[in-house]
Amino acid sequence: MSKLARLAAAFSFLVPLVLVGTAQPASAAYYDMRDYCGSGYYCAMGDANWRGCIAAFVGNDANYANDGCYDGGAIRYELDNRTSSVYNNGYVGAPDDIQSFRHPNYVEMIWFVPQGTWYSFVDNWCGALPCNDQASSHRWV
Ligand SMILES: [Ca+2]
Ligand SMILES: [Ca+2]
Repeated sequence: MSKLARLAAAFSFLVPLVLVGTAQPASAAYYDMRDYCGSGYYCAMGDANWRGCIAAFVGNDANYANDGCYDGGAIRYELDNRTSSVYNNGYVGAPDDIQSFRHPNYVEMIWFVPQGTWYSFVDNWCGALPCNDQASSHRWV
């Protein structure tokens, strides 16, 4: 896919996060979802290596229970307890780092993502307890 086409796809992909029901591109399940993580966003991906699906946030989220993770096409997965890789594409300037938590309401931090950083597999970035498929809230700090 050309650079221009990728940009167009990225733009058309972000819109359905807000406007449900609009036309959507074909499945992007095999794409590197970092390409769909726009400037200013913290993005959580469903599979390792930024694959599977993406949920993009400009702000804090205290509970992922009702959040969707989108494959770039028509498929919406539940975000809660699904995150396996992440990308902090937030703008420079505090708050621009991310704290991610095992439970809703910012309880039990499991990883920290500095601005401009990506993790291909979150289990490599948390403590002794596994954190893959555990995140349920996050906040900017
Ligand atoms: Ca996962
Ligand atoms: Ca959880």
